[in-house]
Amino acid sequence: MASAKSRSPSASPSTDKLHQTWVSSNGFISFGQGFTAFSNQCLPDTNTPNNAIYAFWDDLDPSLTGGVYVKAFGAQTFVIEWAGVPHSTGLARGTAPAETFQIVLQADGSIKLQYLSVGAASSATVGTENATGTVARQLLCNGVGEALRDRKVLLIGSTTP
Ligand SMILES: [Ca+2]
Repeated sequence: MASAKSRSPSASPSTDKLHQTWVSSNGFISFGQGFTAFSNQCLPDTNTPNNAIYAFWDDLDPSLTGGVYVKAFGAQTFVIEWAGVPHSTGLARGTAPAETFQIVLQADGSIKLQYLSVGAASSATVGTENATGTVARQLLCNGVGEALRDRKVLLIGSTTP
């Protein structure tokens, strides 16, 4: 729902320069500009968000419970974590499926997506997308692609968008 920015030492999918990283409550981060889109799209899609890493793009709502955190470990590693963030399903507090996952950015441009606890991934988008939304690497969209499960780790190399 919300979007907030923080400084990170990370490389974006489209450039190796330092950027401001925006963190969306809806399971993704973007570079240079924040987005609040809660309705996930399959990739690539020129509509915004763009220039983004989608770990679990879906309508998530940390205002119900859980939280979204960022932490830098030295100059090499930047971690964004969604901890126990439930889906915004209209269900009573504490009853919606919740997700716990991280995006780990390394200074060499590599990206790790790791999932500690997967609640309901059937309507999520996972992947990366370039600044214009014309090039993407989609790992999952609406149930097609990588099957997310507890303790799954996805590695994305530094040369892919
Ligand atoms: Ca897009």
